[in-house]
Amino acid sequence: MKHQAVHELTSNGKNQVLVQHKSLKLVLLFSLSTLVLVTVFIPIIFSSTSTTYYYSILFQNINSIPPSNSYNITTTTTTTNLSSSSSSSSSTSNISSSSTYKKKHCDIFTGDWVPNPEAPYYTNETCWVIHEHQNCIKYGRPDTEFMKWRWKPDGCELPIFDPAQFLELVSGKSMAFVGDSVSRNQMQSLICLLSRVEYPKDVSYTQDDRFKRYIYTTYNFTMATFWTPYLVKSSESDANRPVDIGYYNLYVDEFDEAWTTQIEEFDYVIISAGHWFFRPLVVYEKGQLVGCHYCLKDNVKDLDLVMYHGYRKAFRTAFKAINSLKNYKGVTYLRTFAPSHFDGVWNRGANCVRTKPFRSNETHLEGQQLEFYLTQVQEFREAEREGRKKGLKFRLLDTTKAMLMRPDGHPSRYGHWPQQNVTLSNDCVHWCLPGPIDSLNDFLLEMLKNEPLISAEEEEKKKMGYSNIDRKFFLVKKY
Ligand SMILES: *[C@@H]1O[C@H](CO)[C@@H](O)[C@H](O)[C@H]1NC(C)=O
Ligand SMILES: *[C@@H]1O[C@H](CO)[C@@H](O)[C@H](O)[C@H]1NC(C)=O
Ligand SMILES: *[C@@H]1O[C@H](CO)[C@@H](O)[C@H](O)[C@H]1NC(C)=O
Ligand SMILES: *[C@@H]1O[C@H](CO)[C@@H](O)[C@H](O)[C@H]1NC(C)=O
Ligand SMILES: *[C@@H]1O[C@H](CO)[C@@H](O)[C@H](O)[C@H]1NC(C)=O
Ligand SMILES: *[C@@H]1O[C@H](CO)[C@@H](O)[C@H](O)[C@H]1NC(C)=O
Ligand SMILES: CC(=O)N[C@H]1CO[C@H](CO)[C@@H](O)[C@@H]1O
Repeated sequence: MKHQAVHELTSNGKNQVLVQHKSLKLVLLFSLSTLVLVTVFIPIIFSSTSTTYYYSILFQNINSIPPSNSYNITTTTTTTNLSSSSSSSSSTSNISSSSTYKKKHCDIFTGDWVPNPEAPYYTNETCWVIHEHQNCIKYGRPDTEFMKWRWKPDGCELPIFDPAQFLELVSGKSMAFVGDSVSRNQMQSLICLLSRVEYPKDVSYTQDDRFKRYIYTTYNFTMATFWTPYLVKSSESDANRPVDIGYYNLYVDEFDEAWTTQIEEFDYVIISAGHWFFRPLVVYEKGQLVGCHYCLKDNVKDLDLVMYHGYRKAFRTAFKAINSLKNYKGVTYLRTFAPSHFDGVWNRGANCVRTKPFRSNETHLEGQQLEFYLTQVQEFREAEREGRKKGLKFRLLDTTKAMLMRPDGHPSRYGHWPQQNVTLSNDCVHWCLPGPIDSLNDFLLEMLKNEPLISAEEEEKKKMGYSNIDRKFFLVKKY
């Protein structure tokens, strides 16, 4: 197991800069903990082959059942007027007979990247919200092919993002991005894609860049971002320790009120998390220390399992927070884990140097990233079942595989000037803008467009008693 995704991610990107001596200590720490983990703990816990076997057994059982995120999508380019069919009381026959939805069974999340000479749809000159560390063209990335692909689902089309259509669809509504800097990366991509129609006005309540709020005045559309890399309450340790690197205390059963108290009014909440869980962590539950990961504390369990447990509980708690909101009526999207692509140990010069996407048969999710993906989808399914009892909607933006196939989309060393007098690790976590993360918003728009249909299908399933078999939907895909 390589610690490929351990990486500095902060709201302003400043902490991406690691001073040399710190990196050295990190190298020592990680080598030591890797050694300990590999030689002592891993064989005791489970081998990755047995995990794969375990999951493939589960998958075989559900092969005949279509994943719940499959639905018939439109192949027309006409603008959809959804307002007439978006009420939850509208009958299924009304929607299925609607001319805007051509019936075609298709999982939009399974497919391949195909060339798209028309892309990109904005540049570093036309969009001013590109975050410095993701402004790859500005920092001299020489190749441009990585911007020129679109996602082609097997058996149907995923339309390219149409900014006017998006803004029509969300007018009078509000959307929150809840997560870390990859979540912010997606939001900035969305702003850039929409910039062909309109730029938003900054109406943030605070000077704190981690909590931004924008409004598209013509459309009365509000977009906000909430910084919560762990989704739950966390605190940074003061580094009063033998190895002076920062670690985080996670209180995995406590809400992070910075966002949980703020999202009730939102119509769409897009939640995601991942990479921060690869950092040194100390996990607390019910006020008790559970264990840690990469912390080298005496007499404390230091295991990958602690990290996985923390990840699971963080999602469980985040979804519980959403399901416990009294007045929340929004649609909750889980944007699944976006894999990183370090070709080695991240802080020992690992990089991501490919300039082309993988084909779907050339790569598959494995190791820690597979574990994260499966964990969050399981917790999502559980939350979806709970939420449904209250009439709350949960939708999976199942983009992990698509992003796994884009090792070419990261800033690598083009997130800064080469001559900067600091040691910067190559960034194989975030995504260049423009770049493959723009496609996440193609998926988002497609999901929004189809929301009335998805809702109707859900209603239909409910009536037919399908809710009893929801548990079989737990593991949707084998990557
Ligand atoms: C959409 O449908 C609603 C209700 O039928 C109607 O009031 C509205 O004008 C339509 N909007 C567009 C853009 O066609
Ligand atoms: C849609 O449903 C409404 C209410 O059930 C009904 O009055 C209307 O005729 C239906 N329209 C179509 C096109 O089926
Ligand atoms: C955009 O990138 C080009 C390099 O292709 C660079 O010369 C220019 O300064 C950049 N502009 C902005 C606004 O970042
Ligand atoms: C704008 O949308 C919000 C809901 O997001 C609504 O409360 C408000 O009344 C709308 N304002 C206008 C001027 O339509
Ligand atoms: C993947 O699929 C493509 C097209 O179907 C094929 O040409 C290629 O040989 C396959 N690659 C591998 C590694 O199986
Ligand atoms: C680069 O950093 C070193 C060590 O901190 C320092 O001695 C040197 O003056 C710096 N060089 C520049 C150009 O800032
Ligand atoms: C749920 C649904 O409407 N499925 C339909 C999707 O399209 C195929 C092929 O046109 C139909 O056979 C399905 O019934």
